[in-house]
Amino acid sequence: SPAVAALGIRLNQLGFLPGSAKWALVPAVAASRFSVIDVASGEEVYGGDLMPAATWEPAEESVQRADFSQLTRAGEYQLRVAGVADSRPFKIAEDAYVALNAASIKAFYFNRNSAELLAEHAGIYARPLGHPDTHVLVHASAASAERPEGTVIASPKGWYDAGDYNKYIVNSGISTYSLLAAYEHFPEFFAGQNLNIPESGDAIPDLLNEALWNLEWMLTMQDPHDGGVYHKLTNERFDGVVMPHEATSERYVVQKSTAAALDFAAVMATASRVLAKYEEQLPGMSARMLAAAESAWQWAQANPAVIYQQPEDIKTGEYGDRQLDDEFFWAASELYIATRNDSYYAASKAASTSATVPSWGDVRSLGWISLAHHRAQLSEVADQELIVGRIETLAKQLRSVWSGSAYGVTMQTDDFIWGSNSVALGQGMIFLQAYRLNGERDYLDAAQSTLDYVLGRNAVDTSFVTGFGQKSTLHPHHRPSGADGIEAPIPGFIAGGPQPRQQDKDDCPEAYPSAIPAKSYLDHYCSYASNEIAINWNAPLVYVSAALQVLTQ
Ligand code: G3I
Ligand code: 9MR
Repeated sequence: SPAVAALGIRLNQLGFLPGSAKWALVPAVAASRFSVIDVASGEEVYGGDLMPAATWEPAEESVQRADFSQLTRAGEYQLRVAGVADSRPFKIAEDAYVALNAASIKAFYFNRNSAELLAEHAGIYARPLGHPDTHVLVHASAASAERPEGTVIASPKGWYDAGDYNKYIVNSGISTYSLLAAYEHFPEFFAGQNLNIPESGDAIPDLLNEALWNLEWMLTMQDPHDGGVYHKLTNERFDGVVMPHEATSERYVVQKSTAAALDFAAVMATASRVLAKYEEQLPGMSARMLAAAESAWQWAQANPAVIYQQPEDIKTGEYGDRQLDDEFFWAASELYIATRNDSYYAASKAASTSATVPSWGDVRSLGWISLAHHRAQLSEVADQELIVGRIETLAKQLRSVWSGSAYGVTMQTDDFIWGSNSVALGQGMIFLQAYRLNGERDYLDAAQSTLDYVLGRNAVDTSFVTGFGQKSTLHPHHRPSGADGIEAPIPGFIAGGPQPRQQDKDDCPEAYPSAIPAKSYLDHYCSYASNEIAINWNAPLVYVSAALQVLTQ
């Protein structure tokens, strides 16, 4: 078909570390060899046989892959195959993912609620303060004796969840955790990072400074009278395409939910241990977070099945989750690690909990990730073999998908859901845990493939990270990027990615180019179902880009 013929050579548009596995996709043309050309000299510096053509089902495309992993010399190159245009130029560099990682974190700064972004930090994306959130009303669905409907509370800071201006505890949970885990696993890498955010230069690493912006908001979402946590802070309906300061409708905290309480408990327990060493800079913060975590946990014990029910008058995102075993497991695991209280391990029901690719609605593996990282320090009740085994079992399954895939990726047709790029990077996080546990090189290479996939080795020849790659996402569903009058989108955000359901079809003036799962992507502002950004999609990009930069030898 013409769509397939139009696709040329595709690879990670940003390039590779010298030690990275390096693959490119080549259309199924007659040629059987490839060469790598040094851009400066025009000379061939590497050559090899293409792998036999095979079909990748999610794209319904036949490709033959080029493997040039053995080329390790820093430089700028292009891939050449007879019968196809040369690839885009790409680099091999020692710092290949340093700027990407910094931008993926700075994106959170660009999404700060209650903040004026100054030109000295935000450059051309400077903007006035939006959403002070010092006058937030308790919605009828959240009313209690101590806080009746209409009670005014202050709930400032936090990040806008996505392309919209609301704040939701559930996806804040996995997002904030993933940043904290990145720091906990690779502290030296982040210690030296300067993001040029307002807090830069203080004694706290910028990644933690950024996480604190959201943690401080999350703390305000807990009702001090009972430990329960509001599900979200929102206006009644989604705003138009306006800047934050122009979106001034009334804000509400809406209904407490069990998912919110448990995600909050897990994140606060994690933060209490990560921030403990900054007692001097943040006096009392670690203890306060641990107490907040425990009271949210207790609320969830007393209210174990409060599912979020969207009230009639509220039309914004739901993050409705009816399956809460994974939230209980995650919260109990983090509380166990933070308190060393064995009763939390028992409450986690570890033996009957599996591992899955993490997402906002399924957080169980966040617990496994933390348990595995801390395994050497756990008390005797924790089953070390079980912990390592859960991660390895899942990683092994994913690895077999990866090694059997024509594209050399782990994504399968069913993975093309709303936010599919975060599925790819969630798989990457699992591979990286397996690699950290057992050092088997395949796991690092499989993780590399997940980053390659979102940076261009995919079926739409696109780097999904704004500002990174020669052909990258230009029109994300992100209100500030849509409303600021600046052509280039705010950099460092990853788009949700292809998925075939196209729930935004009726809101889009143009059709998607394809309905094939891996090709169902529309780079248009209208496309909230394939081209929105979200903090819980950026967070695994932060983790994976840092981990590959640190671990690849
Ligand atoms: O669970 C089913 C699964 O069994 C099935 O195979 C799959 C097929 O598509 O659907 C799954 O449910 C999907 C669910 O996400 C979980 O992945 C729904 O179809 C899908 O509509 C739903 O999308 C969510 C979307 O909101 C609409 O509710 C996204 O996960 C979620 O990331 C997104 O979040 C929005 C907020 O509501 C509002 N703010 C922006 C944010 C990002 O777009
Ligand atoms: O902008 C909204 C986006 O953040 C959500 O993810 C999406 C799905 O809930 O909804 C978007 O808002 C759209 C609304 O649902 C329907 N009318 C058009 C809105 C986008 O401009």
